[in-house]
Amino acid sequence: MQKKLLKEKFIGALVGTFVGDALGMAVEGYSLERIKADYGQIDHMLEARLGSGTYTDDTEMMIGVAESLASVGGFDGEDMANRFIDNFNLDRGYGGGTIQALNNIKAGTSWQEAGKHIFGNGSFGNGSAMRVAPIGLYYYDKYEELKAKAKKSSLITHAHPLGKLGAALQALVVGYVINQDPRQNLSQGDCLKFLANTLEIEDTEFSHKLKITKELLANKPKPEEVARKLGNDTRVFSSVPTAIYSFLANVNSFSEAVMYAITLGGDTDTLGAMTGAIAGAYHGLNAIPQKWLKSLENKEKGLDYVIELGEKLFELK
Ligand code: RVK
Ligand code: MG
Ligand code: MG
Repeated sequence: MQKKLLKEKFIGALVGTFVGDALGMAVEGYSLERIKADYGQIDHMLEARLGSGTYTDDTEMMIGVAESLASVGGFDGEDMANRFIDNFNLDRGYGGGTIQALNNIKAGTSWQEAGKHIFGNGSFGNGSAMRVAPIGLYYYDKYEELKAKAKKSSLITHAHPLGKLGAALQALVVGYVINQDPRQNLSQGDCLKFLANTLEIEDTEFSHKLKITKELLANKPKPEEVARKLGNDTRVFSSVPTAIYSFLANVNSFSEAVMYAITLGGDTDTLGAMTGAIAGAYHGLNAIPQKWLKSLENKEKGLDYVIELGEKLFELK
């Protein structure tokens, strides 16, 4: 692949996370029916908690993952955990399990232990998958390492086996589409087969959901059916497959994919962020509408900073 295109794709994955998160933020927690009734399709940045075009914990933590990879030159759990703590701003809206894990680290628990006992045997919230795109980029040319590092990055806050598997699945799909040329037709079937064959998901919620994804893609169902069968909540197995579906069902357009994911309702910022990461990694920065980019926050650690992080990760490769 041409270097120029690959660079666009690296930046696209990070900015895609940001755009999807920002677009979904204002309607986080709304039902599909309410979004449909109040907005129809969400095609512009609505006024949100922290202002229009602002981001939530999804992007704040993705920035931490990217900063750590870029400064260390690869995965380092302690460094990454410290970035999460340094960047942490409660107003961005964090999940309870993640707050607890980061507090444990601040109190002296190691990053390997901090998330082990949250919700009993670790969290399977989508918090470690929503932030993981930079790992998909950094290890896009080594899938075994990609999976291992994604799981380790999850361990910091999401130690449950399903939490780790969900982060690995999201990183893997990002890595896979980085390797695909957007000018050639992506095969939905090949993508799903690759994911099922490359990740140890047999007999888990994920293998079940990827089977449903394949069936839904063949049937072109209403969004209601997609949300009901794949899920739209904060559990990782009820959101990563939904993001993969949103991307594959709208594979020719970054904006269609992200808008589709958000109109499913529920955890809209995160469905937007994860779908934006995948679609951005596939299409590249140029496919993201200018009107969306222009309305993103751009003060400290805003749009320009996220673009720079994408450039840095690309140059390191
Ligand atoms: C505020 C039972 C479990 C579980 C387990 C469920 C931000 C819980 C982002 C929990 C994302 C939820 C979101 C989220 C990310 C997890 N047994 N239930 N073992 N593990 N859950 O708290 O960072 O929005 O219902 O770890 O993953 O935008 O409340 O947080 O939408 O998953 O938060 O898991 O959340 P947490 P997180
Ligand atoms: Mg969020
Ligand atoms: Mg969310």
